[in-house]
Amino acid sequence: MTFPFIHFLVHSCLNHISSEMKKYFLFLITCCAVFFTATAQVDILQNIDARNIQNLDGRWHYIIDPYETGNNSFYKNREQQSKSDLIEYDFAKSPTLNVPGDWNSRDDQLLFYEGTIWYEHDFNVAFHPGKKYFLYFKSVNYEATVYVNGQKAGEHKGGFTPFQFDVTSLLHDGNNFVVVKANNTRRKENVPTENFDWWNYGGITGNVALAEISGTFISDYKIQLAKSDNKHISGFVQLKGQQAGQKITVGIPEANINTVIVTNDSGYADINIAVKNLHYWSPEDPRLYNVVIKSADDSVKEKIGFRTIETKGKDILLNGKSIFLRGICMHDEDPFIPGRPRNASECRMMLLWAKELNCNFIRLAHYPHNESEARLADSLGIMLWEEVPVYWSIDWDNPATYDIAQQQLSELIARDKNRAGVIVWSIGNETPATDAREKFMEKLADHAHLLDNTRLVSAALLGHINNDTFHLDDPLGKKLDVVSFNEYIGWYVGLPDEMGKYNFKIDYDKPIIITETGGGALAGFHADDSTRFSEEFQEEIYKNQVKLFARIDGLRGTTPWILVDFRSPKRLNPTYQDYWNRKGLISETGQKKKAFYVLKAFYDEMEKKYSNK
Ligand code: GCB
Repeated sequence: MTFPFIHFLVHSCLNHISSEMKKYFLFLITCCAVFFTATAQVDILQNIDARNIQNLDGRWHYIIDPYETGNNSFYKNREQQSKSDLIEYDFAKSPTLNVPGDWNSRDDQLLFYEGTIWYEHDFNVAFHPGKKYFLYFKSVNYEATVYVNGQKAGEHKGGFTPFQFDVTSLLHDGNNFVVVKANNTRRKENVPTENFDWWNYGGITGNVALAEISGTFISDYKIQLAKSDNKHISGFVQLKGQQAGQKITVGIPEANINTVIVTNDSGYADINIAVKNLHYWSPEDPRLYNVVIKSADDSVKEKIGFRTIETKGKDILLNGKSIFLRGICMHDEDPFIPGRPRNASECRMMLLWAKELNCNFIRLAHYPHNESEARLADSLGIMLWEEVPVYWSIDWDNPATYDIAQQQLSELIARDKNRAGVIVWSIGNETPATDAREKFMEKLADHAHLLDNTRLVSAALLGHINNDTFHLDDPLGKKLDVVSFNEYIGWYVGLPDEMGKYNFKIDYDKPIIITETGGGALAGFHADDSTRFSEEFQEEIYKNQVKLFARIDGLRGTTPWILVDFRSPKRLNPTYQDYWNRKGLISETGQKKKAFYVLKAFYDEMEKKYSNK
């Protein structure tokens, strides 16, 4: 339905009804509009790797184009037709980059590059008329414009989430080519904005696949326990194509479930299945069930875990039981290869480090990470906090900035809504409390709740220190299920030996997570505990910090900053940093620093304490 048509419809109706009815009618229309914009934005195939796909990863040609010279020509990928034909580019003779992969860590001259790079890749298709073809990108940072065989397939903004284009009409049997213009220029109106403390990795950072699907296909589904209800599986299946009145079966053989549902005119069918004797997912026992969704022409398999997560007063309850989130923050960066992790094995290494620390929880900061992380976390029994890059001060008054923030949140939730491990959607980090920010963030919090009421919504907030008291009174706290904050006592505030004097005042009767704390250390640099950047200084911060934790009533989790040292253009001290943020508990060479063991000891203690609850 087009918007001009809706406009016409609304006006025709309003002319024919009483003023009382008009109020109800307008209210109804507003609700529909909110629902429509909230649900209709994301159109990506659920569980792309389980579909009939042709993987397009591999060596792609690239051209660095800092002045955007190629805007009107490169997408054509032309070959010279005659001797006089002037063509000032040639993909076939240009170097190649591995896709997926950021460009910064693959080519020395691109380490600091921000701008446009054109990619080109040839691929062969056995085209089957009647089938549909979607070109699916797991992530391109930040803007992507995609062309297939010289015609525009579409564009996407937001550097971390998946998107797809229907390219059925652009493809043909045999050889085809795709050209992607990727641009990672930082801009004020973007999310994240111009200023952030991590590397601005550019390029096609996620896998690329061509999916071949039937004319009527399973586009999306959510299959999870209902909110706070361990006796019902609820969710939906969304068909696309010939939609109405189709039978769909949802089967979970190991739980003796085989349910038939029927789609409505829009291809949508609710799921509501009563369950008994279900084995619930938990970090101690991360049970995943094989789930099969079948329509007449399509089927998708998926491993899904079932658990409830809720809050009660100051408690966080997993499957009804009080838990403490023994966490750590992580960036999506592999220090060894280096760059953005490209596959599940790279992600696994980092998740196993977190396990060694005795974590049951990871904060995936500050943007959506590689999808494999959430899938691995499900199988390893790790709970996750997932976040969108609403970071520091962004362009709060700009409606386009709100839209792109909301879009990234919607795409993240669309992608990971079937992961049992994901228990928190975070709508941002350290956003300073102003009226404009409040309006923006409250709307975003409502949007997160609207899209998924089965998980907790939070954000890493800022507090302020008055007379040795850390006070958290950020008004956004009222919109959040869990109140979380970052605090760097001992590093940005005071010194390690003064930490004992601080107390906490938190204005909310809700569970608390400390989402960042810590300090920097260069692995292997040893000195006394008052020398900055020594392992001993960092260790002292952690020793004192765990004592401060005990002073926070309602503390139900901690995710200190950060598991591994990470690249940052803002960390310029040549002796200790050299473009690395050194707050990791593990260095970029894999060396564990002394503070690692302090946190581990605290987590061992917390594990014991909560296992007796
Ligand atoms: C913070 C930010 C994080 C930074 C960290 C630091 O508060 O949330 O992104 O990297 O501090 O190291 O200063």
